[in-house]
Amino acid sequence: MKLPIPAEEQFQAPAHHERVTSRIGLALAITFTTCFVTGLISHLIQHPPGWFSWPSRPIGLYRVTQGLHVISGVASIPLLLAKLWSVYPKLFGRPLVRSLPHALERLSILVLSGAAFFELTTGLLNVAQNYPWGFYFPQVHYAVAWLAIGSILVHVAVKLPIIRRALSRTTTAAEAPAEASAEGLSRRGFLVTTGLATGVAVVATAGATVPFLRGVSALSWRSGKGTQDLPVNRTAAAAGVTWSPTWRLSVVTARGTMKFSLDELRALPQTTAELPIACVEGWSQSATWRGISLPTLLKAAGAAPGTAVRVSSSERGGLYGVSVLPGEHTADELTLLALELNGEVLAPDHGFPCRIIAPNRPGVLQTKWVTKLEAL
Ligand SMILES: Nc1nc2c(c(=O)[nH]1)N[C@H]1C(S)=C(S)[C@@H](COP(=O)(O)O)O[C@H]1N2
Ligand SMILES: [Mo]
Repeated sequence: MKLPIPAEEQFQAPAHHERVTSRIGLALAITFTTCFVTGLISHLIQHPPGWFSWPSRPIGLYRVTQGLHVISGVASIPLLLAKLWSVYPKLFGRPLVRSLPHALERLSILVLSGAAFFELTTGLLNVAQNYPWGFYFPQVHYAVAWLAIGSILVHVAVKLPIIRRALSRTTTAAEAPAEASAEGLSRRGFLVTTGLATGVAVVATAGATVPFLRGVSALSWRSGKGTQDLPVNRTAAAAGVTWSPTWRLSVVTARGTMKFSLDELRALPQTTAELPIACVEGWSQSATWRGISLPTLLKAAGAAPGTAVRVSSSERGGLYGVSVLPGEHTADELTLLALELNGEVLAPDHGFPCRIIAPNRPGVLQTKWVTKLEAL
C-alpha cells in the first residue's frame, strides 16, 4: 500500500506561514545567541587561554551570566519546538533535492536542528544533574555549541531575503482575507501560545538563580535547602574525604613549604564576606563566609598577593578536586580560604576544614576540602 504524502503546498494552517516562522526564528536567535555567549564566557573562565582574564568583581557577575545561560537555554526549548512545528511542512517539499545549494541548505537545517536539540537536551539534563551519557559533558556540549551557532549563521545568511520580507510589517491586501478566514489557531494565536509556553518554562526554572522567583519555580532545583542553608553539590561521603586531627594545610611558595594546623589558621586575621556560590548547572545562592583572605594567607606564607595559586583538595579521583586561582583573585581581599559558613564551622559537605570561596567565580572552581595551595 502506498501512503499519500501531502505536498508542501497543502499545509495551509497559519502556524506554517513564513511570518510566524520568522518571528519565532528571531526570538530563537536572541535566546540562542545569549546562551552561546554566556556559555562561551563560562568555558573561558574554566579553561582560560593566555589572552583571557576574568575579573574578580562585580562579585555576582558570573551568577548573572550563568543564570542567563540556563534561562536562555530553557527559553529556547519551546521556541525551537514551535519553530520546527512551523516549518515542518518544508520537510515534505519535493523533489527532495533540487540543486546543490538546495541540498546544502537542507543539510545545514538537519545539522542545525540536530545540534540545537542536542545542546538543549544535554544542557537540561545537566541542570537536573542527570547524566545518562558516557561522555564528559562540558567538552561535548562546548564543541556542539560551535556546530549549532555555525549552522545558525549559515541558515540566517541563506534565509535573509525571506526573513527581511517576512519581518517587514505590511500585510498585503491579498494576504489579509486568507489570514482572517484561516481555520484553527491564527498566526497571532500561535505566536501568543509559543510566548506563553516560553514564559512558563522560564518561570518554572528561573527560581534556581533568581531568589524572588523561588516560590513559583516548580522545577527549581535545590535552592535554599541543604546543610547550613546552602545546597550541597558533592557530599564528603561521595567524594570519599575524611578528616583527622593530624591534618595540615600546606602552602608552597618559592621560599619553601609552610604547614598550618586548623588552630593556626583560626589564629590568623579573619575576613567575613557575603558571597554567592554560582554553580555552572544553574543554581546559585548567597551565603555568609568567614575565613582568611588569600592576600593575608599568601603574605603569611611569604608570597605576593596577585600570584596565581593552584588549589588541591584531599579528594581523590574526582573531576573537581583541583583548581587554579588566577592573580586577579589572589589579590582580592574577598577571596577567602573559608573556615565558617553562615556563622558555623563548615559542615563536612561544604568542605571542612577549609574551602575556597572567591567572588565572581563558577561554583565548580570553589574547591572544597583544601589541603594544599601552591604559588605558581
Ligand atoms: N573538592 C571538590 N570541591 C568542589 C566540588 C567537588 O566535586 N570537589 N564541587 C564544586 C561544585 S560543582 C560546586 S557548585 C560547589 C558547591 O559547593 P557546596 O556543595 O558547598 O554548595 O563546590 C565545588 N567544590
Ligand atoms: Mo557546580
